Amino acid sequence: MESKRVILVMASTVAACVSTAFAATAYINQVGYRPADPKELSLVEGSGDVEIQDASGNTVLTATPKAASVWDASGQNVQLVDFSELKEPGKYSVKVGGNVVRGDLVVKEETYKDVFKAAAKWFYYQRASMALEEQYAGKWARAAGHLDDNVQFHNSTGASGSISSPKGWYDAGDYGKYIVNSGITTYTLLSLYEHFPEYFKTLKWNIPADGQLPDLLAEIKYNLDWMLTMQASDGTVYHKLTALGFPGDVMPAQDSDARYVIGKSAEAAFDFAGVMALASRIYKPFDASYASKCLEAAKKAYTWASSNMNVHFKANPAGVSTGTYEGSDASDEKLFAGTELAITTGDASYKQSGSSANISYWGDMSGVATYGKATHASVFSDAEEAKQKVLSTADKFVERTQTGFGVVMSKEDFVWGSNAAASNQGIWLLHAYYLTGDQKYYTAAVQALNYLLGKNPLDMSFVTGFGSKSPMMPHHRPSTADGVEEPVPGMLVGGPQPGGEDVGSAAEWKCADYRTGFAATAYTDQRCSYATNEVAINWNAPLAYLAGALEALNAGYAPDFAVEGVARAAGKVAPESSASVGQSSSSVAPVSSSSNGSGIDPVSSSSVEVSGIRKVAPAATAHDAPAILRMKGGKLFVEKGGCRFDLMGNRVR
Ligand code: 9MR
Repeated sequence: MESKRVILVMASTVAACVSTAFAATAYINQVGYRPADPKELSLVEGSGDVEIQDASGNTVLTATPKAASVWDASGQNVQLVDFSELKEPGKYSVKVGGNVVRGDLVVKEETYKDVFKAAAKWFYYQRASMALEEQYAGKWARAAGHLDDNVQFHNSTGASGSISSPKGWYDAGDYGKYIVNSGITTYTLLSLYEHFPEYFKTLKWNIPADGQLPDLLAEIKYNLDWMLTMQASDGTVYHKLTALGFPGDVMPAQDSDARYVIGKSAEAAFDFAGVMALASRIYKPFDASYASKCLEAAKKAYTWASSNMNVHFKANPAGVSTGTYEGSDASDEKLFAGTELAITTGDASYKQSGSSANISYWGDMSGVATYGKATHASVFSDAEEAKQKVLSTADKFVERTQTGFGVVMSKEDFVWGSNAAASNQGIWLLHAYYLTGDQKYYTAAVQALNYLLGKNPLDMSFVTGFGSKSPMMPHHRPSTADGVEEPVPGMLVGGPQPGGEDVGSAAEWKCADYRTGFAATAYTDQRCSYATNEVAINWNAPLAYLAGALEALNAGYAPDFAVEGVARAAGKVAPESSASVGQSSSSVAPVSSSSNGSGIDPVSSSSVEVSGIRKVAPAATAHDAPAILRMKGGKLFVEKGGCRFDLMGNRVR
């Protein structure tokens, strides 16, 4: 049986009796909410209504929490609170049971524009082979590293000698460059541009200019240029360019390990082909010769891979220990490449059968092929089938947001890079929204971003530099080695997952066990945690898509394939409220007897157990009366601020 736990809040003295002794936590999107958007917070250990107060302390909205339900990913008993009626831009406090539990609630327009810009700008910070100048990089300026102008072929390629393979983005916290992971990353960023060209044509975020290219396309081209170098004249695409092992915690310029082009694979070649086919139609209006170069490269890679379907990179060759991005079945990559080539060329011979109801990640590209088909009904006879798959998965995602923590994530989604799963779920929902105009998909997509920016059981934004609390010690070599306190901004960390692959005893590279028994809280903000706190291009790209697309939609843009009414001119669209009618908290005990069960204190991490009762050290929030435990007539009571409460939080005197 689970022991009863009660949270007692201790702090400085206040004279007045306050109405609750319990430390509720309200989890919010810490970056903010758009005035016209649906708005929700997740409440744990709450009691009674939630009040929202403006900067002058006036209550501007009172919201009744919905009935509580348990989220098995965190073990918390959660009440969802709809406060969509709060539409006036400003900074607000959240009061629960009469206590201010947080003061960082923001409502503003263009809410995620800076998040988008930072997420996109991070790709600039990841550029190999060039110095980052102070005028662009500020305090994160650094010398050039990894010129990669004379890279040896590893014998796993079957080639000999060396090639020049400069530019491209570092994959993650390491300095490797991997075609498979570049594939889904570059696809995601290109598709953002393709869906909202007019919006992204003019949006800028202080990166070096590349001719007349919009910033988004200038950034992407830096990686396309590298990818193109990874193709041999017969169409072969090499799998990766890395050293034999991961470097130490050094800046790029200090990494002197020899680098190699390693392996080749059908997966890499199809990923390359799909990306180049997409790039070809996007760059055409800006640079027709670059576009045809991309298309020729795409066709050659596709042809090579189609006759080498059994060439896989299943594991590292002996003596190599960098990332694998392994594969043993290239049919999903072929589906992606064939779909993009068919769209670009109109050549029906590229069409592949099938689509998928699963969101993509680097190891499964069938979901993005589904997007391609569903959004090009004039090209694919099975577009409707693809659309139905988008909608059936999206419906399941919407359903998940109705209970538990009010997020799309489920327990099973907490894999290595869980935050990318959350971002890609948001993108999937946006596709459902584009295809139907149904507000419920938009609302759930916003929920996906809410999760990433603070409405999660860790009560933190997973994007460096954004929100009241965000990662400070990501597994990212430049952020560790640059001597700058703040990590490079705009990075989405991998996020919680229970695998604990980085838990162990070798102090420098391994972490003490940070797992909690719950998937959604198995996370540590430490440099050692490559399994929960690394950053990666394939995780940042979907964050950039999600934040960027939400901004573009709200600036009045919509993809050309979208149904009427998808664009949301700021303030003009009244989104469906996520409020559910007729539910109230009245039947719900104000304090969960099991606390959150996760070992994570929702208010402060500094708590102590006293005879099975957990005392919480003063939180930054205003629970400021000392709480004293008293035994009276064989019963335990809590005295606080002149009031007495029973252990369920009910005031008894
Ligand atoms: O994102 C990858 C994840 O799906 C795998 O489970 C994990 C272990 O193989 O590797 C992740 O990718 C890493 C890559 O291999 C090397 N660069 C850092 C990547 C992020 O951790």
